Amino acid sequence: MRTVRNSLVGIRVAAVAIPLLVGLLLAACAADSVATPPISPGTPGNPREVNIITKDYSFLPPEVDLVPGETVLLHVINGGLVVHEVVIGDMTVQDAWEAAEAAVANPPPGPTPLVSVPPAVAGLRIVVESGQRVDLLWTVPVNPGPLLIGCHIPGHWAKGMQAAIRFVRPGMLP
Ligand SMILES: [Cu+2]
Repeated sequence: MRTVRNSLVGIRVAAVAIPLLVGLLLAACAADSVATPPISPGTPGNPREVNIITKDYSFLPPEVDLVPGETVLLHVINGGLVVHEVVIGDMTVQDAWEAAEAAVANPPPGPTPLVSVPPAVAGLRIVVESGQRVDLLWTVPVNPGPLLIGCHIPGHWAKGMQAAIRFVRPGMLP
C-alpha cells in the first residue's frame, strides 16, 4: 500500500513539474528573442559594465565579449561557497599562476602564504571571497593576443574554472 501511495505522489509531482518546465523553456525562448542592445565600447569616462560570476567551479558567462581598447568596469561576483579568482591573461599568465598557487597549496597553520608571479607575467588577478563582489576598472589592450580567464585556487582550473574571451567589434551583439 505504501508503495502505491508513494508512486501516486511521484506521478503528481511529475505532473506539476512538466508544465513548470515547459513554462521555463518558453520563458527562456522569449528572453532570447528580445533584442539585446549591441555593444558600445566603454571609455575611461563611461566604462562599460561587465559581470563575471564565479561559481563552484565555473565562470558565468563561459565566454566574455570585449572590444579591444575599451574600458570596462568589471564586477566580479563570487556566487560560490569557496574563494575564487579571476585571472585574465594568456596561457603563459595562466600557467604562471597555476604553478605559483600549487606551490603553496595546503600550507601549515599560520598566516596565509603570499602568492606572486613576476610582474611581466602577472596579467590581471582579482580574488573574491564567497558572496563578495569586487569591482575593477580595466582598459582592454588595443592589440590583445588570445586571452583567457582562469581560477588557480589549487584544483579549480582542473575542475573547469576556465572561460574564454572573445574580442568583438563595436556594435556587435553581445
Ligand atoms: Cu575557483
